[in-house]
Amino acid sequence: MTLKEIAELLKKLKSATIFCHMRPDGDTLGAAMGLKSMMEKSGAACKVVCESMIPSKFFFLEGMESIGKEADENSQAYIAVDSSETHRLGALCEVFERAKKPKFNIDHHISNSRYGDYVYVEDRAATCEIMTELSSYFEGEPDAKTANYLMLGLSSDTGNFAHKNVTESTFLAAAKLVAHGADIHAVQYNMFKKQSAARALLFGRTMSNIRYFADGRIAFISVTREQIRAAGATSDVTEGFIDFPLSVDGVEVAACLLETADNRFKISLRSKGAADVNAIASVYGGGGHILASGCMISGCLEEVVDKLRYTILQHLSE
Ligand SMILES: [Mn+2]
Repeated sequence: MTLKEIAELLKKLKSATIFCHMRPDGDTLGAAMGLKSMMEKSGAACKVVCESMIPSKFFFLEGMESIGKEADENSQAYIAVDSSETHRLGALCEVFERAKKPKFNIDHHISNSRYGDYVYVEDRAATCEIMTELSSYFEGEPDAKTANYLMLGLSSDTGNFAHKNVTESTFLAAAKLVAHGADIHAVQYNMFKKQSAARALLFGRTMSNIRYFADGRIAFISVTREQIRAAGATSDVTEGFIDFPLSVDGVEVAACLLETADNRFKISLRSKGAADVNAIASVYGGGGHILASGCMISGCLEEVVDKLRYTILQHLSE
């Protein structure tokens, strides 16, 4: 189906429930809320749902707190966005699958299983990039609120327009959203820069203790529960810490060792390409991608450091 055909069907709907994937990111939330505002302008009553709690960092955009946990069974159609498989809907998967009503599946993951009755999957940087194009088939221009929702997804799935998935069409979509009032500064500040004082303190302390091995080709950071407590932080603030040691010139593999329980560490691994960190993580029963993976390792901190350093050295190409 073409995107125009999808748009024509969506415009005929009088009501819909739009599903986000579990553990939502900016793309699924932005695509769902953006589509909701487009469809409401054309007269449909829409509800956005997600099985998970919506992280408060998204609340800078109005309406995010209205996202519900239960689908409206009276909706004429169900629409899943940014979800490559129905099980990505988490607890809402069953409701979506069992419903006897038209189901839409709009997504940018090429791995999408093509579930549903009306499917639009295209390899784009973000589902919000597809949604921006979809908006041109709706009457009138997107308003600033819609433009901000779509910018949220475009910005967050591309690392603020810095990842390799960015193409000319990503910038064309962004240009269109800016022209319609998207506040790119507010979106990037809230998504990428804003942090609590506790996180800033923990970040500083952690990065002042980066450990290097193999002539600076391997970098480790570690965060213990005691360090988290002393900074007045929680373990979730360490998200993104791993990017810093990897950014150091000469570092090929970076690892973050996060203590989750006594003698137990959650390991995040990143590579610039000289090592397959998926292979490294799988030694410990974990996995992920070639350049980004994770696993759990037991032992005291120094034991874990030794084990992991040895495994990385075995996988690091000359
Ligand atoms: Mn996405």
